[in-house]
Amino acid sequence: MASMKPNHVVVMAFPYGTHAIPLFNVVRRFAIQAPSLTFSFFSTSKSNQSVFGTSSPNDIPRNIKPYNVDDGESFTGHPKNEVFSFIKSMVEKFKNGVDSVYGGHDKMIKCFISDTFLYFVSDMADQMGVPWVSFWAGGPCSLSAHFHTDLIRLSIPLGPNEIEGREEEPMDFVPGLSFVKIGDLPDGVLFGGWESELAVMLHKTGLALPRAAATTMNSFAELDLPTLEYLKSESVKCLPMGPFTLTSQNLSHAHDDPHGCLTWLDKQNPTSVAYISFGTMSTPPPHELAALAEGLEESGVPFIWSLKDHLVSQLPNGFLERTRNRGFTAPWTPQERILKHNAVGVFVTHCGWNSVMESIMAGVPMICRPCFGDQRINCRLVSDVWGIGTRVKDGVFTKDETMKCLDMIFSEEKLREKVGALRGFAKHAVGPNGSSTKNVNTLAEIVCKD
Ligand code: U2F
Repeated sequence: MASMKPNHVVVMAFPYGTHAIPLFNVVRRFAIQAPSLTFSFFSTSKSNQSVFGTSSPNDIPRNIKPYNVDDGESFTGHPKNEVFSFIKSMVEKFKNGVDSVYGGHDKMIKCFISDTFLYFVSDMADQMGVPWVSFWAGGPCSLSAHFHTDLIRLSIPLGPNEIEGREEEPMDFVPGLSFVKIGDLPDGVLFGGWESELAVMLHKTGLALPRAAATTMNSFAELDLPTLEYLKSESVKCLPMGPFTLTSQNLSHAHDDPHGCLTWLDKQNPTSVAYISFGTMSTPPPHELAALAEGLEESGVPFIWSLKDHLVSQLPNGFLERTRNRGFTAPWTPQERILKHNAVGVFVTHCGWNSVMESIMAGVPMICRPCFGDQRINCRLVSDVWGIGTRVKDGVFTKDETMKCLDMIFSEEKLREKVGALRGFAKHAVGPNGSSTKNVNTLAEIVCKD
């Protein structure tokens, strides 16, 4: 580190869920644009392995260098415990990691980019007098809910876990969130406990937001202008730069198809298949998986299901044999390619933000069964605001409800037209004069410029 010219960008990822890969997509874009800068990418070894270890070297610009931070104890129990334990000591872990590389050389650092969850990066950046660009892995509405946590807690005087009977009350006191109901709020904002590591981290995340030079995300402005405008008026500078499926060439391993899903889809009729996936962290309880299977079987709809091996035993006896001629399961699927396949007509989803964006980009309407976190708000947007999907009644799969939802999506063309229109806006956003393209240029001014 002979030169003192600040030419390093320090990147810090949240190592769980679908957070690190989209952050890598953001960073790769700037790394390609500014080859003279070095981007030091800090995450746990497991997370770095999932980003760097499985992609072809051609996907990774040479000026992005991975560094591992301490993973902490090894966990065999519930994944939630591992996440909570990591959060408890993450400030120290990241600071030690950065210090081990830049200790005594922090004048090399020109900018920090981190997952918005890592609120403490605002302090690190302030101390060095450099900008902090944060990356929000969800959409603007969930960001707004976390930003307004104090206002929400003051305006709805309930103790934690006391919302029973009030789930459908509107959140009309937060501009941009008037369509959201109390029961849609992410866990830990109002209910679900304020003291957990995750709730405390998200609260601090909301408070730190105005200190970011910019907060970017995998979205596009036209999807949610009122929320973005209101956040801007509150000094939260959101610069959505997605959809990433269009703005970045995705990591090659995400497109691999070792189980032959696409070959199977090639044999199906156009717009006939239901694709089912609940993302990387969520699974409805066993009785709902069984009800979903029964509904699929009775409806006669062909389906392709991303179903982890340990969940197969939760399906009804003989289900896979009976549906062999029109059903396909695999423990991991190339989701983006599946959604874009012309045989797929509906996506049964937990409404993880990336899944919602991928469905919009593929023009596929959704059946939503949200599980936790931002998924209920995302579901509300899909069903009530954008009108591109439907929520299973009471948020629970039953055989009849599954059949009803499938029938509704396949018979009402309007949903498909609406999702097609949103797809058009998304394409425009990443075009030459589009809003995401402009936002990328503004971000590049912060991250890449001398
Ligand atoms: C957490 O969400 P998840 O990681 O569960 O879900 P998504 O945001 O929908 O992202 C899942 C990604 O994994 C891919 C899929 C998405 O890009 O294409 N995938 C796949 O390629 N094949 C499969 O068989 C299954 C998935 C969290 F739970 C959510 O609440 C948040 O919204 C989200 C983002 O913060 O992170």
